[in-house]
Amino acid sequence: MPGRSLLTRLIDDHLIEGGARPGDEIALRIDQVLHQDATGAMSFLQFEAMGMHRVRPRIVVQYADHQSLQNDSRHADDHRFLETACRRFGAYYAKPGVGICHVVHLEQFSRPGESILGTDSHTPHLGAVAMLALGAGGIDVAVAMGGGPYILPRPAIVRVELTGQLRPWSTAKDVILELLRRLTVRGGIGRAFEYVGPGVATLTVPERATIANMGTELGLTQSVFPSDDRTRAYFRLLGREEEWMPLAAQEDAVYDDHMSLDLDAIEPLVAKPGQPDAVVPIGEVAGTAVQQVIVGSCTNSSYHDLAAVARILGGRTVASSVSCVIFPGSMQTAVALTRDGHTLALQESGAVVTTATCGACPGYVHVPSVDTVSLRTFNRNFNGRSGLNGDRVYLASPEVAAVAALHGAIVDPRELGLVPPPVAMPARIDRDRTMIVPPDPGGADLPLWKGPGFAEVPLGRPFAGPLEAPVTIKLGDKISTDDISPAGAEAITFRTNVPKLAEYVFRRRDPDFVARARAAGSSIVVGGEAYGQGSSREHAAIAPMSLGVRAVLAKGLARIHRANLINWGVLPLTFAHPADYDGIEQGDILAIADPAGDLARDDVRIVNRRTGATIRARAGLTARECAVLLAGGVLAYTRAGVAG
Ligand code: MIC
Ligand code: SF4
Repeated sequence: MPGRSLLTRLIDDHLIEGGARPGDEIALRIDQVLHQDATGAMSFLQFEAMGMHRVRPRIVVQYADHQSLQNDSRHADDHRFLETACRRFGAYYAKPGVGICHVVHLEQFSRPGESILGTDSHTPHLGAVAMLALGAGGIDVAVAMGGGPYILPRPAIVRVELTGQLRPWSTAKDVILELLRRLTVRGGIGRAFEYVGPGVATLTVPERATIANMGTELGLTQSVFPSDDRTRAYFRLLGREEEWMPLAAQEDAVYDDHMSLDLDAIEPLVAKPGQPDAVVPIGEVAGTAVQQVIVGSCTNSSYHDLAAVARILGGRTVASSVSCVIFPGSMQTAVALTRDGHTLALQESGAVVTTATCGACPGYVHVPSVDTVSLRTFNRNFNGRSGLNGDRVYLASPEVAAVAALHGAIVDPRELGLVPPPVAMPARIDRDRTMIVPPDPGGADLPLWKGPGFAEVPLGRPFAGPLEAPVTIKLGDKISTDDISPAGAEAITFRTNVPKLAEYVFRRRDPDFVARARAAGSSIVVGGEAYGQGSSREHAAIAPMSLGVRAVLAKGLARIHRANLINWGVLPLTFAHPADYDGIEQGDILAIADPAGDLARDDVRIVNRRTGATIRARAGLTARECAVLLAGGVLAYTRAGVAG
């Protein structure tokens, strides 16, 4: 028998049922669950709506990390609800300010060899320590909390051989930006990356986490690193060595594909505004004036990341034209940075060290001014995500960001002959769970508190008979979930109130969409490649569904979004012939005579009433997905009692 890759082993160890080939449906057992607040609240509401009582996985943690700053009382309402939900259902509750879910979870709960499912697209962060780590929509996670499996298509596993060692000023962020430059945001769809080779041992766990985290931007199902001596050192640093175990691929492991990357050849890179794959060598954008520099997000907020910024600023002053803001990834990291003097160094340089939270990343705070440039160490720079339509957000490493903060412009530090100052890691970072409330064994009978703005979880409509509906919007390639149901302080306020949230659907793309969709009653959305990339928010399926969107017809669909569409009873269709996209216009009436029969045959025939043309599309649904979809989604399916 050929040897197994690490990811194959992780999948096998958690496999309840499913096929062995890439694309086959697999059902996995889930050991741990993480939630963030902006998606977790809806997931717990669904858990309740499904009549569940106590969570079943070994560890379930709800973080109050996105809405931590509570700039609307509804955010605090969500937190209050989540606190009671955790007590009632038996989960940990991590209070606002404790840090970003992925970062804190890595520090506090990660375990090589276990599986984790999270209501956030960057859950693959945990692949840095050899976990099977997957992001999903809220209802899939609610099912897993109830002890059900997580079902997904088996990814093709790609062996990514790392050789060499990063040179000064080249960082883990540049490794993943290089992959995005080469492969684009579509390059990882249907795939998972397994990092192997001598270069792996040169990378620390936080560096691996940066790479695994931002694999999401490639569209990867997940990325995984072996659990080796570096991993052990990381667990030792956190005083958790007994929770470490070694894990790696077998010598003769077989993979579905392979590629290699020479770390010596990695240059400092920058993603230009709009998409995380608009990557160029730093030299191409050097000289661009920046007015805002923000260091943080789950991708780049580790002790080393922030200490490196402190060392580079080194007592000098941030340029007078620049606002420089630092978001530590966790309170625990923030405390260690303070103890070691780095926070003071940052503050003395004129950088604002703020709460451990997502903060500016999903556009809640520090929204840039019009026509200014913001350089951020984040993972996404989709148009408008910063909270400003037409924003100009560049992505780069913390080191490059620090140099830019000093100069007021993007500068290649190598051109200045600068040597990166060394960063001494502490011998130990003490585990701090002060702000993490453990599960309450006696909480089962406690009441759930719900905010006054909470609305009922909506139900999808079943498919009965033909579908005939207008195209209410036609979009281009790479439409992200931020385009569909935006992040940002205002919209996020309504994550537990779908009718209100629905007002924001496609607002940045077309402010008239909502009225048009409402007037149409039922409608169809047409998109290009990588439709639904980005966040895992199921709201990008639920909110359009609540406006009557019955189908999305695109050239390509992102994995989590496709699953969310099915879960909420929206047809996820892809063109059999992508050129047919050109023959459709907004306002065209599209007709599907027999959705159920066509889905079963996986040959959906759509007639364009204006042109008379027949468009062929596929949905690639399994029998289970088909049944769920036709019933109107998971909740409707469960309610109908078909789930058994
Ligand atoms: C994001 O980075 O876009 C988010 C906000 O963390 C989302 C989740 C959400 O929409 O709340 C994600 O990545 O899944
Ligand atoms: Fe938070 Fe940004 Fe990470 Fe999403 S990508 S979890 S918003 S820090």
